[in-house]
Amino acid sequence: MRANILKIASSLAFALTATSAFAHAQLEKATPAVGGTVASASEIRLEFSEGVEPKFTKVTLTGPGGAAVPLGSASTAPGNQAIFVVPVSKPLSAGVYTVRWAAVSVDTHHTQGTFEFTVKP
Ligand SMILES: [Cu+2]
Repeated sequence: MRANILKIASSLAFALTATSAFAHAQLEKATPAVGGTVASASEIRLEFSEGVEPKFTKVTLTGPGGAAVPLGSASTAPGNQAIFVVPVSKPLSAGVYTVRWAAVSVDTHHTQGTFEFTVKP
């Protein structure tokens, strides 16, 4: 009897864990694309699997040599809180850029990641 209760409890815990992992804001698409090459970029656009809190979601961009690139004020797209847009304040010179993002989804879970894109000469 006791063993059965434990078994039910552990499978319930597993189900809850699986559900919350599924609900995290994962990066589904980025513009510039992850690993992609572009002629220029006036904004970084991140599309997540669920809505994010713009106040607590951060993006940094570093350029060739590791210099920080100034970014404008970020926001979610009108009518779609899963799309996070950060304007790039100045034209990007050629080279490899690194985007670091840290998102807080509407369910308060934290996710983060890093990817690179290249601006061609
Ligand atoms: Cu979540």
